[in-house]
Amino acid sequence: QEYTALKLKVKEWPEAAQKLLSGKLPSSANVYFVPATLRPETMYGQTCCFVGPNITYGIFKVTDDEYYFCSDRAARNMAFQSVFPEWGVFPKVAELQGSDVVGTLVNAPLSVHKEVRILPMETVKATKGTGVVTSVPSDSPDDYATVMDLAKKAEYYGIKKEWAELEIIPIIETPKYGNLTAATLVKQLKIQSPKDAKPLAEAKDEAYKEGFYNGKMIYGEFKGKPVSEAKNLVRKSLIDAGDAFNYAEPDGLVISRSG
Ligand code: ZZB
Repeated sequence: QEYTALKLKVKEWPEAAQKLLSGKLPSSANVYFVPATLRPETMYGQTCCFVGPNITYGIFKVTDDEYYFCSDRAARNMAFQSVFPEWGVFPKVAELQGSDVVGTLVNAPLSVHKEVRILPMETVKATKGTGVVTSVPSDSPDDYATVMDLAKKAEYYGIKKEWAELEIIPIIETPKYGNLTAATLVKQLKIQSPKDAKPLAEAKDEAYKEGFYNGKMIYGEFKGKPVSEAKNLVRKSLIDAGDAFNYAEPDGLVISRSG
């Protein structure tokens, strides 16, 4: 699986994280949350970024002033993809739970909302991608269902309601689902909660297909272009700007006998 890993720069830590990180990072350090996405063309629509509240994460040193927040597993994979300077080495400077970083303010590259919050998502899988998921409720049914739930039960989740209520901007138009594909599908399939796994999986499948084959960009630098074309253009532009890098998920055992 070939992902785009996006770099969301930390602007401000919540108190819990500040305490845990005290003395562990040089004052010049820039820390980035690194979500893995299959849909770089949707990055204009980021409204927050998710971590699993019960997942254990690390902060890993890439250079003297650049550090990444992701799962141990993802850092190890990155260490064999030339993300870190030394092959196979991924120095961990701190360990945190997702719940420790809820409320962190980060910079979201390309997003219409320049600054977004780190919020909890209970359905994040620790064993997929980087364990960090950037949220695009216009085009991802899981994200749409989650932000609705977070806003409804803000107190229960220990967040400020307004963190989950950033405006959802249309960025892709499809003939079948209009310009807010995720909201349309969530309503059509009568999805009530982020835990409705089965209809959500169906909605995601359908959103991927309709978006890729019939979607057209209606926002951003590549407005007017088909999604299938814009995808790689946006990815390249993010990578060229230093805001993203390629991240491949090794799936299962790979035995190479070539060369
Ligand atoms: C932004 C985005 C915008 C995404 C969209 C999807 C969509 P897949 O298809 O199952 O391989 N994701 C990444 N890592 C995780 C994780 N650890 N746990 C849960 N979800 C995760 O999943 C790839 C997508 O699932 C990724 O792409 C990410 O969300 C999320 F408009 O990034 B995506 C129709 C989907 N639309």
